[in-house]
Amino acid sequence: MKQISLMNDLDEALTILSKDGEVTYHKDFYSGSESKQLFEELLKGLNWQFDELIMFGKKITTTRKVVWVADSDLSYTYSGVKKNPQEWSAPLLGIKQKLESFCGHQFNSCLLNLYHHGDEGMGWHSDDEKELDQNSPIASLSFGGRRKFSFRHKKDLSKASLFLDDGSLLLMQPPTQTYWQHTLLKTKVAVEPRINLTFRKINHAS
Ligand SMILES: O=C(O)CCC(=O)C(=O)O
Ligand SMILES: [Mn+2]
Repeated sequence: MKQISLMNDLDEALTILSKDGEVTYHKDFYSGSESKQLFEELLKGLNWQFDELIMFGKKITTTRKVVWVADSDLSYTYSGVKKNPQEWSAPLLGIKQKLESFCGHQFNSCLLNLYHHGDEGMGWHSDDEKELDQNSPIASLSFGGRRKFSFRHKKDLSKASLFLDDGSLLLMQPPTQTYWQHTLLKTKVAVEPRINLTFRKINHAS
């Protein structure tokens, strides 16, 4: 049996992985009232679309909705589908600024996911596409329903899990994506809708 740890009962920033990467969890990055307001602004102010992926050679459409936002000169392909970016909205720019001063890193893109129910999640993957700057952290912000998130080591398959709370920040530092996959688990328990934002740094095409 692989060990699963549920580590986030404490309020302090927590270190999630024991090796081959660095992930910290910051539970109250945003207060409850800030999170509520940001959730509404992001839900109403962006052009949410169903995501398209290539799976087993076929194009499938997810029930989860997505928005990809980036500086205008960037393009990004994942799961076999090239994404066209939307422009930064005012709330998103505010979030980006707060995050950048906290992390000491600049981001130039953000993937947003909207999970309507617990039966929407995201399968095992790592964010290691060639377009992504491998030296940049990936910062994951969560607004809305609390959901379980797991890491799985690519070689020894060890796992680490935690719950991502409303208003929380999960900061994944290099080389986490090289050694670990992650997933957002589906749940049968009733949960509120959730918006997740992953801020990334994409390399400019040379
Ligand atoms: O919703 C989440 O917490 C995970 C999202 C994610 O892994 C991604 O967008 O790459
Ligand atoms: Mn991811």
